[in-house]
Amino acid sequence: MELGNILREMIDINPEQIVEKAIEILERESRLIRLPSEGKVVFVGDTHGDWDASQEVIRRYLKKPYRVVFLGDYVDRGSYSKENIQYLLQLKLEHPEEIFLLAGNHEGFMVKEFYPSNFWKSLSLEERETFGWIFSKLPLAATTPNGILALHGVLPDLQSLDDLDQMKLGDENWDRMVWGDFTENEMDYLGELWGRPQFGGQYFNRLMERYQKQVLVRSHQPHAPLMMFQNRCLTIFTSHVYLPIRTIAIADLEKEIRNGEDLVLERI
Ligand SMILES: [Mn+2]
Repeated sequence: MELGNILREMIDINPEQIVEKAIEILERESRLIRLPSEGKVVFVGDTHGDWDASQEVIRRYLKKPYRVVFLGDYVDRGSYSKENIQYLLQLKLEHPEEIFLLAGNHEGFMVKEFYPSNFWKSLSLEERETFGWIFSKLPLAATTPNGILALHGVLPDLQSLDDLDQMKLGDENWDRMVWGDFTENEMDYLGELWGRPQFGGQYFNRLMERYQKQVLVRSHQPHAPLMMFQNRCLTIFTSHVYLPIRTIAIADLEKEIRNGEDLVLERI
């Protein structure tokens, strides 16, 4: 397996073992990452083949008191998709408790195909299956004891976030979490636009209330307003492929979080 071969140059074990090791570490995680109540967390938006963005984040924040949560979409669009995801998977193997890789829609190609998808089209059948298998194990959300929820697209409509572990990849809630868009209006569900389900403020407020969360940190929409819904919905993007600026958000887990303004935004 080529993924294994490239990773092997960085880690001294054989290719199958690397893929197995990645699967083993990811399978230990819940679909919902529960972050602790101490330290700080850095949220990183879509990197989309901007390998340099991932390296810059790691250079700055792979150290105490930080943990780093990537919000998905590591591949496609940019020129360094494979390098970017291999780099991040390698770091996950080396620092399983410090780095978390959530799934985006671009990691779900084997669940729901889309176009354009330059990364996926560049792979051999075997590589596609290997990446598809690894990506099927990625968590879908992260939460903090002080009221932050982080995911790629839009909130799922579940009784409780604990139900995430029973969620089936490809079902309606999965589709919302990785493909969903928010638009700034008072509506609930607004139908689909180019195959992407659209949601407004009513939907946001209803589910944030149910899950008892204060702030949603998400990515997925490079041109969405930075803050929506009384500043409680923060959308960040961290790839030069779409925007000249790359934004990350840092939360202090020991402080009260009421809205997006309680997080620190940084440009990298
Ligand atoms: Mn996306």
